[in-house]
Amino acid sequence: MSAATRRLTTAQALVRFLSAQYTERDGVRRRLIAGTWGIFGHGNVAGVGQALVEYADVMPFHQGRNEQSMVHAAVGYARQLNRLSAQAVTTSIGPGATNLVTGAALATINRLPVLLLPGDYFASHAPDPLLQQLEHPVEADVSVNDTLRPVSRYFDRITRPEALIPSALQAMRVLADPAETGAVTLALPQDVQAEAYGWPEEFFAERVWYVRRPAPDPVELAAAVEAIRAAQRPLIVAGGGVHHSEAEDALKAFVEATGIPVASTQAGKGSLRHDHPADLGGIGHTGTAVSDELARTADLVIGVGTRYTDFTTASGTLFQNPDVRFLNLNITGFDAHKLAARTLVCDARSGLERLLEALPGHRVSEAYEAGYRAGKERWEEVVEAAYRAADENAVPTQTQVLGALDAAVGDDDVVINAAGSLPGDLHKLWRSRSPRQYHLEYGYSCMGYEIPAGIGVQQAAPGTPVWALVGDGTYLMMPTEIVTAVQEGLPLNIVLLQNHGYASIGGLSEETGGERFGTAYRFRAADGTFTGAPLPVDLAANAASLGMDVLRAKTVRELREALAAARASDRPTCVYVETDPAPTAPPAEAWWDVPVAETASREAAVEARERYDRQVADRRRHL
Ligand SMILES: Cc1ncc(C[n+]2csc(CCOP(=O)(O)OP(=O)(O)O)c2C)c(N)n1
Ligand SMILES: [Mg+2]
Repeated sequence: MSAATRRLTTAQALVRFLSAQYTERDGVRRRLIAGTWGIFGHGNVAGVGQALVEYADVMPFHQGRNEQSMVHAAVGYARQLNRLSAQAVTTSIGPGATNLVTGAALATINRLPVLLLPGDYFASHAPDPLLQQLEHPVEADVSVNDTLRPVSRYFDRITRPEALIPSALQAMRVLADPAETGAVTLALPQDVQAEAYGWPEEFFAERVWYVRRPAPDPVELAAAVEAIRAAQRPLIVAGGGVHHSEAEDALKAFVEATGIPVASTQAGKGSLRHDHPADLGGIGHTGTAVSDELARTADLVIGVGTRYTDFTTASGTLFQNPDVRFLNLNITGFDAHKLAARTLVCDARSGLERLLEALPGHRVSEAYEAGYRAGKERWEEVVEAAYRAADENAVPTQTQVLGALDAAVGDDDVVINAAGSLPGDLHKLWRSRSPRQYHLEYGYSCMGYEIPAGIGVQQAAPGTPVWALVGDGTYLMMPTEIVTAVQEGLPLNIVLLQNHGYASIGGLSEETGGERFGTAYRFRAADGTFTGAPLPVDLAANAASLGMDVLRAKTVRELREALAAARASDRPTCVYVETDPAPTAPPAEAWWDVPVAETASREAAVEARERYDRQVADRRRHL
């Protein structure tokens, strides 16, 4: 007798299957795919679209406005839930599908799970060329969806219904795997989506994907313990892996026992509360003076869940102690082996717990501890000075906006940002009060992430006040999901900082001989450059036109009032503030490598190259 089967279309089978997948870690079970974002076109409306209405009771649907921003929303959601729950995104074929690429790259680089379901050409090839189909003259099986391959951690094109079974299982494995997770793509040919098949019943049974916490290998652990015991000036670099693993308490216990201080990357900030005596704040190009000073003199750098980007290592110039060695605790061998480190390939929490057990009574010297505590106090004064506004009736600078926000938020509010001059200011200055408060997407630093990610965070943590911080350039890149926040009744707060263009890249351009070329949003002047008057563009009116409540703050006092009102409101609210460009942010404590023209006729570039040559000479290769 044949086993029981159920006759469904491929799309129906997929939606049914996804609704029965769960993750489990530390005894807590969650939906692996908690909902599906979608924008419909001919490539998915009749297949996946029909399946979503058929099973609307088991698969929540979210309507998006742009495919890229739907992925950002899903990424914000997954990050808020420490990667234990994710969302799917369905798109049409062609432009709907290729709009996913930026979001997919962001997800994969930040190691955050999202399931992408783009439509694809007919598997039968019967009606070729289909509307929006790329006809590759040589490789007939290529479609625009192949652009998703390099940015996906798993990719398949489901060219027959039954091929979905092994692929769907692999897709879930990758999404739930702490070492492999990222964007996962199942491209769905339009005809196959609608085709029926007799699916084995077991395919639809509840399935739990256990999210493992691999313990350290005993030999690696022994070597790590020896390295820590031998170190005089050890420094922990906390990365995003601390949060993903929910290792904050284990980290706190470890540093309280050993006295080893913690500097954090953008993804790792908030691993310790800002007022913990061992928390030194950000590290690297946008780091604090105390972190970077310790990094320059450390003899052992203990990376916990970090990828060591160029911002963290100051492009290879930060770790200057001639005897410095690295010990990397990471869930992937790939990251653990960076900088020729001793490796501890394991889950962050279990690794820190084992290290603590293996180091009874070990503690850094009192002089070392006193030194970094004093450095932390000095940096606190820098933060105060950057936050404080002498005149309540003056236009605020950007760091004074952050000071006002610091005063307005509660411990569990989430502050989101990704690009512009804010990431640097936030990394140096923000006082993180809870593990999930500081939400900086700096793996891809993608302008436009903030608003859709804010929606995802609010879906993951209903009732949590969320602040999407955006510059004017970022706002113009992707304001579209405001409409979604309005539609869903999410009380998302946007703080929109108007400074008439790209302050960040303008500054970088000036430092690197580019003379701020093409970075201001101003009228074209008589000499052809964009140095005329500011443009008569009203972004506050734009936000209001999309359905937000808008509060315009002209002074520090008005800003404080507006932030309080936005936080109290149950409607999506935009606080719009024109900022004073006065430089109140502390300067960079460490370098960042942006190569400068080796030959140039203009003086600015010639001088910039001289500076560059001096700085690049500091680069070390840790081999
Ligand atoms: C999608 C995308 N395009 C380009 C960049 C490069 N980039 C980084 S910051 C920036 C300007 C951001 O302007 P704005 O949001 O106004 O912030 P400000 O620099 O003024 O603080 C640009 C173009 C990017 N990070 N993301
Ligand atoms: Mg700007």
